Amino acid sequence: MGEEQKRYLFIGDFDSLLIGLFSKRGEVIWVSSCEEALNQTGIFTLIIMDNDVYTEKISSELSLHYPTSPLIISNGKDKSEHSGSLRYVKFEQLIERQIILQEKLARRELRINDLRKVHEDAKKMLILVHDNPDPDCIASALALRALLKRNKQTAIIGHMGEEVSRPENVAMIEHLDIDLNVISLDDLKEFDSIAMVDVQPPFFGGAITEVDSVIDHHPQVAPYEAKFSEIGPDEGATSTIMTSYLRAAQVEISERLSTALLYGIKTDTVTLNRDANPGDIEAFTYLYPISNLGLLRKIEKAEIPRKEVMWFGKALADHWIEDDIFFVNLGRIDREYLIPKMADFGMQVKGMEWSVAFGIVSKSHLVISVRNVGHVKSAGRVVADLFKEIGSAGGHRSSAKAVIPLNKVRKEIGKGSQEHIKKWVTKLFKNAVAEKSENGKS
Ligand SMILES: [Mn+2]
Repeated sequence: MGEEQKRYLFIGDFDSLLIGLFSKRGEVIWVSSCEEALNQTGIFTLIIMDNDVYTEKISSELSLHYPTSPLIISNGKDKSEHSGSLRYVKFEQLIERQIILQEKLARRELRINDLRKVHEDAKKMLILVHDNPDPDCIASALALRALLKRNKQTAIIGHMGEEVSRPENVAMIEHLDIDLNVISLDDLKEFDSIAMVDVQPPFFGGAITEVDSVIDHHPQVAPYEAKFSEIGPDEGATSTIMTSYLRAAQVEISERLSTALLYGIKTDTVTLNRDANPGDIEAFTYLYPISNLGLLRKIEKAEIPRKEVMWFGKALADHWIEDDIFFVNLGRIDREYLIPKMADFGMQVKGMEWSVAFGIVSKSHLVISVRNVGHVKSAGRVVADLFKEIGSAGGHRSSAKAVIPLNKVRKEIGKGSQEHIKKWVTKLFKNAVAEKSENGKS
């Protein structure tokens, strides 16, 4: 038995383009009236009726005559007039969605030409990410390298922070064989051009004022010079922007790259749960079938080193709850990844609207990680308003971070003991969150 021949019956006035599309799928019979429709024989895959021809009587006559052929209504005025059991399909809308997508990709392709031009003369370029490399920025850096058709020798991926310690990120780097280099400010002059992904120059606190290109999904907080910049604050991950770039440029996405990008979107949006938009979902859906899900499971299951388990206990020992805000002080800590982890944990505590975790990293910086339930004031804005004058601060609706040099903290509060910092942070957030209920702004 071969595949069943598709047969379509169209009744009424239709665009010949639509009829043409259906005739590519099978036989099309196109009639103008109900009488003609009832004169046909056999079974139809689908009967499509113009809304202007439709009456309840015609529809019941058709279903008597063709009891096994499904009927849908299209064209004409909107569906509101007929009974709920009938399906109304706007074919032109389906096509329009495709047109919009293709337009977007074509426009992106023009942008990609600009981006390539910026870096084309560089013998050796740097793809710089933020000081705490996470899956999103690592995947985006790999994607940029593929987009520019470069390799390990001609496009170095680097950051200026500590060696990566978060177990999942270490596992990602190992399993996907990613060459991530720790570099210093001095090294920058060795490169012919610099690209930033998932970060923007102000993050580096004035240390870098000029850069060749920037691609990021964090909102822009301060002006800077760049020959090319693509800022998509609506996207949940830079990996989403990069996926769309690769698709627009028709660059083949390898399994390794796809797995990295999928993981980038997953972690930055907490599996499409936080700050995700339709673009993230679309990119996710596109990458899912070409990714190595077995490998991804291995990465996500990364084990916490035994000697670090005690940190979890220590961290939680110093927590308090005020006004539905979960606070946790991790004290002096050399594993920065535990700070956002504890902030995430705080949101799992019943009734919490906000979670604030902080600790002193490298004996020199206060790092604060903030989460909220999403339908309250924007975490990114709260953090920026509170700390942008004394440190780097920003983020998204429900997830944000601030890094403040300890000397600035001391200047602000007169002292630098943990008890003082705890009091200060608690008061700042209690006030910032309470302000919301007074003026209702978000
Ligand atoms: Mn990101």
